[in-house]
This record gives sequence, structure tokens and C-alpha cells, in this order.
Amino acid sequence: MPIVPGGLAFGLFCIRKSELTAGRVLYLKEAHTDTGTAATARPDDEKWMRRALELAGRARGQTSPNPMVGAVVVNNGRMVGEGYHHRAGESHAEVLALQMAGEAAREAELYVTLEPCVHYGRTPPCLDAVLRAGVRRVVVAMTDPDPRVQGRGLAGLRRAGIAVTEGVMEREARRLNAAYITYQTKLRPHVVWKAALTMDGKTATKAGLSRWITGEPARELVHQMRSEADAIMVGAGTVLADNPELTARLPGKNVADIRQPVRIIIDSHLRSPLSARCFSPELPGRTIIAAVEEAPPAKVAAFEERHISVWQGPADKSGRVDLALFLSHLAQLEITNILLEGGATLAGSMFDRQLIDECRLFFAPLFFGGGGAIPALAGLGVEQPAEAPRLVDPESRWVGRDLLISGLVAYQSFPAQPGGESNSADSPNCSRCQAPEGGD
Ligand code: AOF
Ligand code: ZN
Repeated sequence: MPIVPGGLAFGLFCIRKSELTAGRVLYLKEAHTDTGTAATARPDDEKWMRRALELAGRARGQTSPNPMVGAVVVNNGRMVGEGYHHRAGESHAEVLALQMAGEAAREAELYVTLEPCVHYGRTPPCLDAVLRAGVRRVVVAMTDPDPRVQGRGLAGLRRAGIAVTEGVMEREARRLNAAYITYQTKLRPHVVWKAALTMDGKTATKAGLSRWITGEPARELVHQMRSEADAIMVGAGTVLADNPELTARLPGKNVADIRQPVRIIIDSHLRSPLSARCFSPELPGRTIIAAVEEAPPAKVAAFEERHISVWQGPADKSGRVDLALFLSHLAQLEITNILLEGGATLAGSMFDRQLIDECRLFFAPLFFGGGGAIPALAGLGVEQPAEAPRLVDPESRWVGRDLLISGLVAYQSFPAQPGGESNSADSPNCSRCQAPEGGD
């Protein structure tokens, strides 16, 4: 069975029925078979696309639900315009770059990390702006998985006789916008599992103590990640054990001045105390608790009185929150990515259901040992090593004395079924997709 990164679900075995019926993946294939003016890559293409990607990355964490996009206009080997998308509702990258280039855009080459859009969204179609500017060639890194675009931007350029080169630094562009791709193709947020663990894979000692495993620089980087995420998610067990505030705190900055992620607590039976720090009315931003329909109504009312949203849905087979269903609800709120911060049961359940798309694991140079120490991951797990989800092309770097290993997750097969049957044709929200172990 081939391996396909969780965030880049274009392999047929990974396509769920709902995606096929929406025609999403099929459109992506069409974009590549479109017969228009084909232009082969030139020696400088990577250099300019790298610049466009660098510009795009400047808005990391600021563009949701939109992608990060950068653009460069080059005339006679000279940069004459550049720009990037700053945030949703503001100008698209190619429009800013063409504006800066002005008349110099005529007969120039446009490098853009995502194909130009063709729709009226919060802004008008970029395709029209590109055609008006009179560029002679457009180089794109990747096609746009947004169902309103999906190859139509490239097709429009080719129809107008503009030379088009696609796929330049595509891998880097897809990595940059992995969350956007998951959101557009799986209709749920991109889930990043972050954990701080010892060399022997523990997140707490046998006495249940976890402060502190990683050093200060790693903990600071986590707050940076929180400030760039749409939401942070934990299970009720983490609220009970650690009482976290779940806010982004950056040195020298006021909490209220930082972009705060939505706090999400998976608490099927509403075990969390109202007095927990993450429910404090003083905290900036909002909190959502996910529970099952049978959760105690008095507790639901008490949370709602404190302006905490309680989402309730039918329980899965384990009697806990149906995680896939809840994630599709979050997508409707335009939550495109989530930093999943704990604990082992919730992270395990998310893995069992193939809902984790990316990992960022901080390994501290410590050994806790002890049979009773808390492991990073619980859940059902796998029986055969060959069935294990894995990181694709993981990257590593030192953050202070800790080693950060990160990468997209690839799954080997469909989620394990209690009865051993295949669910390859089921939609992600189908109750048969749920493994028996629960979510919090
Ligand atoms: C961006 N920035 O530079 C490009 C995008 O609601 P709108 O008008 O901002 O449209 C958002 C869509 O536009 C987005 O999903 C993607 O399909 C397309 N391209 N978006 O935010 C850009 N080029
Ligand atoms: Zn656009």
C-alpha cells in the first residue's frame, strides 16, 4: 500500500466518498491534463519562486482561513514587483506584486506560489488582474485545492495564450500550506500534534509530574506556535491534571495584544471543573467544549452562563465525542488548523481515527523510566510495525537543549475497525469509522 502524507491526501486509497462526490480530487487531476500553452522551467525559476515562498511565509499564522501566498514580477531578469497576502479580506499576493510593477509588468514573468484565483470571494478574481497586466509568462508552484479554483486559473491563463509553467518548488509550497490543503480537501481542520517528551517517550514521571520536561526556548516556541494556530485542543484529563490556561504568551507582549487561538476542550461527560483556569472569564479569546448529548444539562447550562460554547453531538461507539464529526463542525467555524496539546488518550484516539496530520515533537535529553510513567500516546495503537503511521521526510532541529522533530503524518491503511472490516467507501463522519477507544 503506498504512503500518502496525511495533509496531502491525493492518493486514491486515501480519498473518502464525500471528497469524490464533491469532485475535489478529480478536478486537481484535470488541472494537470489541461492542454494550453506549456512552458518548461527555466534556470532562474527556482530562485524567484524561493523568493515568492519566502514572502508568503512572512504572513505565517495570519492568513487563515486563506492560504499563505507570495508573488514576484520579473522583467528582463530584474525584480520589478513583489507582494504577499497579509490576511483574509485583504489583497491577494499577485495583485500587490502587479500593482508595484505597474507598466513594468508588461511582457514580464509572474511567479506566484499558488495558481491565480478566478472567483469573487472577499476580493475580485486575480486572473483578470493578471490578464490586464499583460505578463507573457506565469510560473506557479501549485494548483489551488479551493473548489472554486482547482485548475481554472491555469486554464484561463492558457486560454489567453499566456505561457504557464507549473510545479516549480511544488513540494515546498505544499508543505507551507499543508493546513490549507487539509482544510480544503478533507473539509476539517489540519491537526498538528505537539508534545514534549523524554528520550524514553514519557510526558510525565510515575508520580504524574511533568514540570518541566523541555527547556525555556522550547516552551517559548510552543507559545509562538499557539499564537499562529486557529485553535488549541486538549482532553479533559489534561485540564484535570495540569490546569493549563491555554493562552499564547510571548515575552515582552501583553496577552491581550497577541492573536489568541480558540481553546478547545474534549470533555465528553463534562468532568472539567468550572474553576479551571482555561474557563476564566478574564481570558482573551473564546473557549469551546465538546461533549456528548447525554452530558449533564445542569453542567452545560453552567458553562454557557460563563459564555463558554458547549458543542454536543451523538456519542461514538466508545460513548465519547465523535471526533471526526466535531472536527467537521470546527471547519464550519473556519477553524482551519488545530494545535493538539494533550494528553495521551486524546492524541491516541486522534491517531486511531487518522485525524492527526502533522507532528511537532520536542525530545528532552531525559529518561523518566518507571512502568507507571505516562507515555506520549495511548489509544488502540497498531499490532504490526508495518501498520504504523509514520512521519514523511521528518525535519529536525535543536531548540536550546531539546530536539524538535516535525513532519507530516502518513497512514498505511484505513483506520482499524472493531470488526476488522474495511471502511474504504465510508464518509469521514460515518459511525463505522470510529474505533472503540474514546476521546478524552
Ligand atoms: C489568498 N491570497 O494571494 C491568493 C488566494 O476570499 P478571498 O477573495 O480572499 O479568496 C480566498 C481564496 O482565493 C483562497 O481560498 C484561494 O482559493 C484564492 N487565492 N487567496 O488568500 C492570495 N492568491
Ligand atoms: Zn486571487
